[in-house]
Amino acid sequence: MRGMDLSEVAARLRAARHVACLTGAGVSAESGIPTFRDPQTGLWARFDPQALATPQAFAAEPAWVWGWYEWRRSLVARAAPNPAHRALALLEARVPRFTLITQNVDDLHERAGSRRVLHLHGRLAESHCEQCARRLEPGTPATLPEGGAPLEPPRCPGCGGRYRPGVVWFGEALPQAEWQAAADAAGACDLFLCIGTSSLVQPAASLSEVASRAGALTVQVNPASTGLDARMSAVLRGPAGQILPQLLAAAWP
Ligand code: BV8
Ligand code: ZN
Repeated sequence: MRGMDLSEVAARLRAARHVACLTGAGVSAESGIPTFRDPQTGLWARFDPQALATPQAFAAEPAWVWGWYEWRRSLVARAAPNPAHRALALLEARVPRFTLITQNVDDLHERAGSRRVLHLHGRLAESHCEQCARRLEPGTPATLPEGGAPLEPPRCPGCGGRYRPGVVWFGEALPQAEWQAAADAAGACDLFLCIGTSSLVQPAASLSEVASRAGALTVQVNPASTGLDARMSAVLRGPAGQILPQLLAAAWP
């Protein structure tokens, strides 16, 4: 059923027994974190993802890649959760079962109070040794110019290997446990929220299709249109930081 409005979605949200939610960079946009594909401001508009977010890039230019992630860590450290993150943390407590799945590598969902977050693409704050997987204790990110600057990745004290960012690069497999839990939730939920994602990256983007095929109501929250709009039960057009608080207020007045 197309074109449900916010109040109809709110009624379905209130009655839902299991809500699953996939978030993308758009949820962190109002915290000042650049998205990936927004024209001009997106990270991929200014930096080439193939030159920065692949294992090959890190092997070829470790200092550039490490410096770029260190710059992004400093952005996240200076950012604060926005009303979208806070609304999702509230929603977790309002519905009988809630599964939050994110493509984001920042920790803003956690800092807003979300207790269980499935990170499909890893976490910016967690680096590990390429050789022995030893974890690097997160320190204070260096202050770097826009886009970062070459910074040698630290060396593992255990084996001398290089530390790498704890994110999933293009061509790398998603963490198995998180992916399985996300796919299970998409297939079991009765309402699937798809918030702030261009739905261009696989396999994350396939989750709303899994939910739809399993009979869930699928709802897109995005100021811009995406390729999945036509397949959604409802599209709420606008920034998540405005739409989500309105949706919760309408569902639980
Ligand atoms: C895999 C790294 C297989 C971390 C990211 C050819 C060659 C190789 C691979 C492929 C290929 N073709 C396809 C693939 C698969 C590839 C892929 O999907 N490529 C796409 C781009 C074509 N996928 C992979 O490689 C994945 N791995 O397939 O492995 C495999 C299997 C087994 C064994 C070995 C291998 C890995 C995918 C993860 C890649 N990592 N990032 C980092 O640096 O951050 S991708 C990057 O895109 C981020 O992780 C991000 O999470 C993800 C999705 O982006 P979005 O979150 O949607 O952000 P975007 O900017 O695109 O959109 C923002 C949206 O928000 C917009 O719609 C905008 O309108 C909206 N918005 C803006 N403001 C607001 C808002 N919404 C709400 N409110 C607002 N205020
Ligand atoms: Zn090591």
